[in-house]
Amino acid sequence: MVFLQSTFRRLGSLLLLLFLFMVLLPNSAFALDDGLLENGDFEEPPSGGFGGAEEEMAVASSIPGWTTNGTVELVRSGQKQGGMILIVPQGSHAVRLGNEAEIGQELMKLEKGSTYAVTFSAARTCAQLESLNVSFHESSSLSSSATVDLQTLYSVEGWDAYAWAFQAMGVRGDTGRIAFRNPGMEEDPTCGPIVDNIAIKKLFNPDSSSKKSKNVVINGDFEEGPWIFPNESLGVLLPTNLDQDITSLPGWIVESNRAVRFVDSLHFTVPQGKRAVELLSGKEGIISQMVKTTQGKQYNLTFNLGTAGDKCRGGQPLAVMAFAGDQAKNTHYAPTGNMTHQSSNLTFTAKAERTRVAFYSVYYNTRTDDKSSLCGPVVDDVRVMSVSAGVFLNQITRDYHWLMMLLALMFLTSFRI
Ligand SMILES: [Ca+2]
Ligand SMILES: [Ca+2]
Repeated sequence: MVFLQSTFRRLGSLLLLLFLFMVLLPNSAFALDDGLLENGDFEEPPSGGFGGAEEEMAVASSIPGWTTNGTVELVRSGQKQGGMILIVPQGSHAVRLGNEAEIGQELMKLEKGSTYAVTFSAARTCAQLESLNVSFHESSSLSSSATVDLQTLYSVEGWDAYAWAFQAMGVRGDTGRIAFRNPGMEEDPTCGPIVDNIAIKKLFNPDSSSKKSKNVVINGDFEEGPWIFPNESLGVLLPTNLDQDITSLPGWIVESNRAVRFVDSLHFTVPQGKRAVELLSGKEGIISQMVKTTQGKQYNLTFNLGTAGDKCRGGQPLAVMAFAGDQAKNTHYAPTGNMTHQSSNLTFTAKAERTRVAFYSVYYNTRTDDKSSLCGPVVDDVRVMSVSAGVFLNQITRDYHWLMMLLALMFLTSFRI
């Protein structure tokens, strides 16, 4: 009996220790870290080394961290092909995907139900239509994917960073596979997109914080979004996600064919906090959100409109078209003094339980220095607040005031009688 009691006591102590160990261990030990994927920049040399030949081609299966399918090459910065120098977005190396070629990586420690944003840099090698398919797989049948069009070059550097998001459903426990594939079949097999700098970030839904402030816009300050490398100065393009439930910019939909740019305060001028959205391509770049409203109630949409500080001024002015329900307003950027942003507002009466709030750039702007990089006005700090509540309270106070006067009058009159 005594022996049993002591055994149970020891077991109890052991369980307690185990529990404390689990609680005290940093969360990161159980979760996938944000940032660069394993050899996500392709700078880790393959087992045989990178080689030094002018036309180098690494053995596809030897790229550390990645599995490959089809013709996958490691390309070097400055490498020539025909008369063209291949573009490597970051560092000295990147991969090129040949016809229907694919690279993939197993992701571990994914959190069931969580949304992950994937940031990657891509460049095209030939003038033909080139695109890149990015997908997430948890089983052979279940996957989500998107094809990013690389035809439009947004920056003069010859490459752009893009973001895409997926949700981990936990079908295969905490693991899944991410893949990048060239869906094209070109006559010239040396064509095909170049991919580099692949990072991941677990997104949180900033829904709860908005309840306290009575602002019904989710992530209206754009502080939550995909990973931006601190040393990458081009921002991150957010391609259309109209037909997807999952977004790399929580709360928001890019509902146009063209992308908008997610910018950070390290490389751009941002009206509020550390992140904002730069609208590109005029009416072809639209961001929107369906916000919760009460039918018949009056609301005020306010937002900041500014310059990204990327030499976008000059030539065409900067202007934003804002929509809230059936109301629309065109605001031209005309800051006072040294301000780099200004506020604008739009009042509307909700016609339904959900109201669409949307923004696009009125003009098609390009940078004044290179005359080809797409740029535009920056939008930040979007809020939709009910004004009816305030009006209603004022009304009550006013009514109450009259009621008090009336009661006082009746009281005095009753004395006279
Ligand atoms: Ca690289
Ligand atoms: Ca912001």
